[in-house]
Amino acid sequence: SDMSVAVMNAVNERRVIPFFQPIVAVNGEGPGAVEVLSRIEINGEIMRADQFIEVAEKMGIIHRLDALVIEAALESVHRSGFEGHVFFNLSPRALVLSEFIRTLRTIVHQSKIPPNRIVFEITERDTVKNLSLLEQFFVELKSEGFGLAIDDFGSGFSSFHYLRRFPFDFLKIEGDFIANMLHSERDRIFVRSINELARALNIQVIAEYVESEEVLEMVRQLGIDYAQGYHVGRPSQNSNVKLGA
Ligand code: G
Ligand code: G
Ligand code: G
Ligand code: MN
Ligand code: NA
Repeated sequence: SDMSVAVMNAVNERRVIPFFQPIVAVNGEGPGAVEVLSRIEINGEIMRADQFIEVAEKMGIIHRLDALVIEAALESVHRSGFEGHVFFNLSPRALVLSEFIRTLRTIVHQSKIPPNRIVFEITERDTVKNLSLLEQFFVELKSEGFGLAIDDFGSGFSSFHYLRRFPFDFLKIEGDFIANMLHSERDRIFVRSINELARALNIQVIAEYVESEEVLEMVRQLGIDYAQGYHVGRPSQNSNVKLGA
């Protein structure tokens, strides 16, 4: 398809663009963090990741795309002087490739950003067949000093299984729960319980899809550590969220 050709060209020509969305501590302390979201430009238009990540996965080039965006994002973070954590989405398809961990290590060594400022997000939305291979990868990442986050928590069928089995440092609550919280008592109960569970496990919590001041206030009242969403900041090419857009 047209999209396949466009994605292939963008990867071959190293034209994958990192966008950065701010993640802030709800108490306002510290430098905060950014989540990196890939974009590619097609005919002058910026395409969002949900329009091409699946295509890249099907074509077997997602590991190349992920590596490119990590390299470009770390370079941008170094230049901008941003001092917080940098979160990257990784596709399970890339993780099960044995050379991918070496690629990551090389990219990070060559950047000026230490592994303890880098967090890899794995969404529980994707089904993973080989959990022991994934576990092996996670153990290696942790031993290199990288952080691990479970993304879209609550959206899949095996939330508890993932949480029991893998050593996550951060838990990102599925945005739909957060967006619905103001109007849905049930969603509020889920969010409160997920936060309590994570706290008891010493895992830091991020609320996604914080789209209004009212939701941010509720997130604060629930004692959640971090917030992300359009009300906090939109994805942009600026990697230093402390300096504004
Ligand atoms: O930015 P957007 O809302 O379009 O992102 C859609 C989805 O694509 C999200 O689930 C996000 O996790 C994923 N995504 C964004 N950037 C990357 C990337 O660089 N690599 C991978 N594997 N997934 C990404
Ligand atoms: O699956 P993941 O959480 O990585 O997806 C991130 C995607 O969610 C990004 O593409 C980003 O554009 C989108 N996003 C970020 N903040 C908000 C928000 O407040 N509301 C909605 N609807 N989408 C958001
Ligand atoms: O940036 P602006 O205020 O023009 O955005 C208008 C609408 O476009 C927002 O309310 C939001 O729903 C959507 N939007 C803006 N940026 C993003 C983005 O990065 N990802 C997604 N999924 N939607 C966005
Ligand atoms: Mn994510
Ligand atoms: Na998410």
